[in-house]
Amino acid sequence: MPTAPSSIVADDLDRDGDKDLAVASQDNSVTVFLNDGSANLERQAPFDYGTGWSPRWLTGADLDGDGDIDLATSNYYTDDITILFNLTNTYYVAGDANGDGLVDVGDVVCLTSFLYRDGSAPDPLWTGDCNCDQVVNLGDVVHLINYLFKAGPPPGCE
Ligand SMILES: [Ca+2]
Ligand SMILES: [Ca+2]
Ligand SMILES: [Ca+2]
Ligand SMILES: [Ca+2]
Repeated sequence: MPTAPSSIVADDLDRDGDKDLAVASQDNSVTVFLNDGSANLERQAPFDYGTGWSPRWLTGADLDGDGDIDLATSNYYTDDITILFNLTNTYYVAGDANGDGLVDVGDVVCLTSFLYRDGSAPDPLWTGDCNCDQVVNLGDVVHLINYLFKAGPPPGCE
């Protein structure tokens, strides 16, 4: 199990008919366990998903209206929420442009490299759309930097 689990959700996260589990932990992560149909729960690779500081509550709902269950945590110390969007059983965090599960300065580097140095695009591209205006540009880099260093609002549409 992850360290200091604080909240758990049981829902059919991969839409194969059985209940799966997602666990939020106070080490700032969400871990997804998928059910193989025989109540064997397998921790989903390749990583736990990063959240704000010390998530205390986790819930599952179809937040983007595409039919699958997305996850959201409320984070105690950062006073914000983290939304994990379900994309064919893999979760993506808005702002996680380099896809390592964390929103940090590596994503600023990834975005600036994509925009100005022919670096590879965020995959999926919308993870780079930090300010939710449907385009990926300098405004998203600014939004991300404000979030990381100036206590600005988190990336994503809220
Ligand atoms: Ca399932
Ligand atoms: Ca969804
Ligand atoms: Ca990242
Ligand atoms: Ca944008």
